[in-house]
Amino acid sequence: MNVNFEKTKYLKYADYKTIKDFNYYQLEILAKEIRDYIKEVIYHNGGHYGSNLGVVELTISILRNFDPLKDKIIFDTSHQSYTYKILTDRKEKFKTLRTFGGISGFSRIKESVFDHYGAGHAGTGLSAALGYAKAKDISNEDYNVVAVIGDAALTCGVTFEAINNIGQYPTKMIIVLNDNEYSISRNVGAISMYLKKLRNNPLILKIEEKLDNLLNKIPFDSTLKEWIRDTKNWVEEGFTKIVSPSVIGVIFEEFGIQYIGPVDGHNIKLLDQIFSFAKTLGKPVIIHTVTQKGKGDDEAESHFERMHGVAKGKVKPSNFIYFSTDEGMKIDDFTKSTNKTYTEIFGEAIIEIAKNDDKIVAITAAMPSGTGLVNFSKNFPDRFFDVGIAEEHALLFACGLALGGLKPVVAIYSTFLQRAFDMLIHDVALQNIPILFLLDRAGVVGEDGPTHHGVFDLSYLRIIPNIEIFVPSNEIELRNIIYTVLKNLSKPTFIRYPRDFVEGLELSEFKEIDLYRWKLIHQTKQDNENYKNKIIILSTGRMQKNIDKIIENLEKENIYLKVYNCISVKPLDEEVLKEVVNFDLVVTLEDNVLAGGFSSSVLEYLNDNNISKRVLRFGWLDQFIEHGSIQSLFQNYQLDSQSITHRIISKLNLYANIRS
Ligand SMILES: Cc1ncc(C[n+]2csc(CCOP(=O)(O)OP(=O)(O)O)c2C)c(N)n1
Repeated sequence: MNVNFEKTKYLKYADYKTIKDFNYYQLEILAKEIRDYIKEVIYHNGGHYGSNLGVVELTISILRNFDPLKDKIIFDTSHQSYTYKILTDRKEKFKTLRTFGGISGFSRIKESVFDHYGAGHAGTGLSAALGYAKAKDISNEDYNVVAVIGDAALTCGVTFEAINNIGQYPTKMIIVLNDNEYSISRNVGAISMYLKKLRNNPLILKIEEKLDNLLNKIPFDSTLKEWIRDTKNWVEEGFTKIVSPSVIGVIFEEFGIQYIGPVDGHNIKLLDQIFSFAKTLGKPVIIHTVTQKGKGDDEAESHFERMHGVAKGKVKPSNFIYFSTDEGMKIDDFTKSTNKTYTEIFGEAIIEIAKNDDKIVAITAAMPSGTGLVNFSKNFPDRFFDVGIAEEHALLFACGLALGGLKPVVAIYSTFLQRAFDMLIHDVALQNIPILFLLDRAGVVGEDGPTHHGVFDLSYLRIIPNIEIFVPSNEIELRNIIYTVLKNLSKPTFIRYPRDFVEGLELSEFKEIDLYRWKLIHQTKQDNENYKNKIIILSTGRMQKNIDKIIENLEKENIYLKVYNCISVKPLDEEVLKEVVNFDLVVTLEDNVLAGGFSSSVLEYLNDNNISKRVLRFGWLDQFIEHGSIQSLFQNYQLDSQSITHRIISKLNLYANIRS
């Protein structure tokens, strides 16, 4: 597949070196062409849309003022690093964004020498930047450290740990606050309100040095110089009053970080001047830029939430056609299912149940739409809490709510719960606090890749005492598990489900079910006595999707099968496990890493009960799983039905050879 940059006016020439010589007129056109390219690629591959459209000028200016090879430019979360990728030697490859083997949707050290830090989870940027800055000081090196952070990532607890530490170890570093007022939904909390106050005030530069000295430091006559002169006038006219902490309280200054802003994040000329000035300051500085999320696309400018991250085909392709039309990048049918998602099924179920139980409250950490809680928040505004990107706090807050007599439901992505591991053990489980956790995006998530795959939860949860873990394999099971758990909620309970469309089954009334018994879903007809082998398959959750094909393939090979759907991963169904003595092979299937996961618990049970059986385990191996469509991952990592069948049969043949 080709990308035709020839049709572009400036993008074809643009990279981090050449853009330094572009004039502002050319840069304006370049910014538009970059936006068009981003739109086109996201149309084909999906991706983070609004955030990337918002930071085009900001990134251009950063690259004009810093050297991305030498200077350490770090993007917090790094979902907004597309322009950076395009201008740092990945222009052509950018068309492969988020595809298997292609460019990642996030920064990755492994992908490029220009990526100085990898991320995907929010709030890691300032700490890493401070680390780089101190390393530079200690090794007597000379480079700039620039951290770009969004207004929502700024609210993460860990960001404030970094700010606290920057105050302790002040060193030269530049923090670029990209304030677009939005997280995925509108940003929430007191810090966001505080930023709003700053945003609505005139450009502020609280200067410790004498203004005249400062003016002399700036070599050229510039917009910045005028702005400082203005500031000088304000000072003379009582500007200090405007910026005095009692009125605005520039908290960053209290932490020893010089504040500059708010600055129009789309004005490359002004940004250039601010960055070249900031470089002359030998201390931590925060430049508060204000940008428009979704800039350049009317729909994205007004529907921030929906357009934060989009699936392929969900945005308008740009009018500028870069891709030759006859090749590749077809829209994948997988994204076109008319069925609901597990997320939607949860979102509807929890409303139905909460109508009859006013103790139920729901909590999200900045993901109301991602976790399916938007309608709940509308139906029960007083029983809904978006705590911002603050997973640790979310859990502790839920503990308090539960101890106060409510039934908290925490809807969270599997990967983001990792943040709160200590709270899981030290607060939730140790105190045996009844909270229901809905772990969305469990298993591989596809194009977002290794920072987002939820493949560790069975392992990190299973080791914790007091808790129970359930894994539905279809929407009816999900509904009934939620219903049953909430009816009897007495301990920390986890329900994990994938980023998938459901089966499309007809939904029935909620039913209380036996959560602890694994369900026999298939048994080979008994009338044929000539089976070569007998296998018991223990399957969990999403792995059921392929089970029919596996059963068909194996029975064709004259293999006797008994197949269980293991809804409860903790506790295990020991009745079923006792049966395994009657089989030649135990096969386990899970969408989790094998290390410490469901299969590990089966092995432990068999070992501890002196049951000697061969177990063939299917799940993710001890490596990070790359990005790519979910199907491509299952195929490339050999967890599709063909590969599973093939491996089972070769294992049986191997055992047969050993026996003979
Ligand atoms: C720890 C963690 N929780 C949740 C998320 C999901 N998430 C991805 S981007 C985002 C919003 C980030 O907002 P902001 O930092 O303001 O950047 P913007 O997208 O507005 O540019 C969230 C909540 C995440 N990446 N990491």
